[in-house]
Amino acid sequence: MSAFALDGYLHARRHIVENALQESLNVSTPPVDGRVGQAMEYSLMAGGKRLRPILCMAACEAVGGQPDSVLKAACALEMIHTYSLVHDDLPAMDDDDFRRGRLTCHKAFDEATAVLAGDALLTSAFHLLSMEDTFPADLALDVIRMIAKASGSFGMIEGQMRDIEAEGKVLDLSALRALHGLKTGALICASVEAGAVLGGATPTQRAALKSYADKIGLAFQVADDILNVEGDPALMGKGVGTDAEHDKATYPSLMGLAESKAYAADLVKDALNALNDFGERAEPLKSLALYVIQRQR
Ligand code: GRG
Repeated sequence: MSAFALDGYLHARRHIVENALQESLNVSTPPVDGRVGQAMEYSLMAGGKRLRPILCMAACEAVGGQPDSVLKAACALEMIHTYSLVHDDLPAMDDDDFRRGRLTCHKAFDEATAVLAGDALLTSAFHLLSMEDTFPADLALDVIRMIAKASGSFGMIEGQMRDIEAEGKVLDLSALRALHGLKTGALICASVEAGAVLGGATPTQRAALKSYADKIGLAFQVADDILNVEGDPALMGKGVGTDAEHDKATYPSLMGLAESKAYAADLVKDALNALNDFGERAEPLKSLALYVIQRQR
């Protein structure tokens, strides 16, 4: 087992990401004294684990790149993730009152503002990625295509649609896996792949990191379902037990709690195997894989 000090690493990386996110708001949003700007900042700067940006930086590091050089891609990924949470919390979707330990965007502002703030976070992410001085044009195009695919109707949006359509229906494990692969796995995978591409990964390294990301993306969702059963609402900043209340198909509901935990551990083992050829530089990615299933929020 790695002696890598994950707590210090996460703390340091979150600090860098928070500063870069604040800066990215100044670059790519309307003035923050306007209502949409305020709502964007409210949700984007509300904390959160910053897992996607940190994975992006760690993947860059694993292939020998400079993690700071991918910060704008890391910020764009967090903006897209935050937009998805703002919209997911709306009354037309999950209708949640709390997110990241504070009122959801539509509760703190209003529904129309939350819709627009989400829209603006999504478009601002692509604005940031496509600015002339952000990345060399060929790499920027590759990354923009990959992130657009993962977050659009080939990825997160399709996953969300399947999730909504699944309400009141019985899903089997393979349908559940496919749904989550799209809804949460695709953006996690794009985060790792973007860091790898921008860090100069070879095709072999890119494929290995994609395989790592597929496994941790799935493990992330299994862990999320487990936390919804036995997590601490105070640590999570949102309610638990909601999946059972809504009779949702989840890994614990389909496999049982103990089996779900064993499945998540197996996925992480596979993710670690995908990193076999990377050596020391992949220590952060290895620890992050374990963090995905050991986290308490
Ligand atoms: C509305 C287009 C649209 C998409 C929504 C991702 C998603 C699709 C909805 C989120 C609903 C949800 C709670 C899914 C479970 C997994 C997940 C994405 C949890 C939140 O991500 P974390 O744990 O959150 O990384 P933080 O706040 O730490 O960033």
